[in-house]
Order: sequence, then C-alpha cells, then structure tokens
Amino acid sequence: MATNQTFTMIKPDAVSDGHIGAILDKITAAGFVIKALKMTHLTKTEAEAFYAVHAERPFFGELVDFMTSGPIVAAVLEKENAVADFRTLIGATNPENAADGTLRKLFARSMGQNAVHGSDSDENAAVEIAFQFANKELL
Ligand code: FUP
Repeated sequence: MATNQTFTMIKPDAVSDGHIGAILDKITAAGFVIKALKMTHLTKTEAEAFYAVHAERPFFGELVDFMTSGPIVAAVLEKENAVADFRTLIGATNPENAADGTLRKLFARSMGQNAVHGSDSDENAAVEIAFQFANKELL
C-alpha cells in the first residue's frame, strides 16, 4: 500500500501561527490530492511512539513536548512519487537550510518547530497513515 501516498502533519507551531490554510493551499497547488484530513491533538504516548526512532536523542523530550503542545492537522496525500515529492516540497529539517519556497522555509519557526512532517519512505507512510486514521476515514 501507499506507493503513491504519503502522510503529513501540520505541526503545532504552524497551526498556532495561523498557517493551516496557506500550507494546504501550497500542498494542493503542488499537485497533491488530499485523501484524508483531520485536526487532532497528539497525546504524549502517541508522540513518543511516532518519534520512537529518536528516543535516545537529546532533543527527544523537547520534541514530544512540542508535538503535544497544541493541535495538529494530519492528512493523507496522494500523488505519483508522493513520498519523495512531498519531502522536496517541505524542505530540509532545519528551515535555515531549506530551499526557497519550501514549506519549512516559508512557515517553520526553527529546526525543532519546523511546521510540517512528511513521511520518509513508503513503508513509514503506510505505518503513519494507519497510526492516525481509521479504515473508514480512508475509503
Ligand atoms: P524530518 O525527517 O526532516 O522530519 O527530520 P527527522 O525525522 O530527522 O526529525 C524529526 C523531528 O525531530 C524534526 F522535525 C525536528 C526534530 N529534530 C530536532 O529537534 N533536532 C534535530 O537535531 C533533529 C530533529
């Protein structure tokens, strides 16, 4: 599943800064179709599980605190080559290194509060979609 799908979250900084509409607009303008969409609030357990790969990193606690600090907008996006093309659209993890016009360059506050998540592989996209969306939301 998910060869042409990716998972995104508009993170609490961008939600709080009022960028939901502008970000969704840029996502659809780039050719992605929104297949599922919800505003929700990650629990500590969910954020810890989502970023478990970073559990031993020094920034983990701050990352979990940030991701649970306010609502997020989660979405499933569809497009040919979705994972790679969406990573290009969001730009580098650190917005200071992100290319002009990328979502992180335009909307992120910092490396830790970088506005948008995008899956890094088809396998992770499938796992992340299932993590946030029920089957009936994916029809
Ligand atoms: P990305 O794939 O670009 O979202 O980046 P990573 O999976 O490497 O990191 C996930 C999140 O951890 C980033 F969005 C922000 C945070 N992070 C830091 O706060 N500091 C770092 O040095 C690396 C990542």
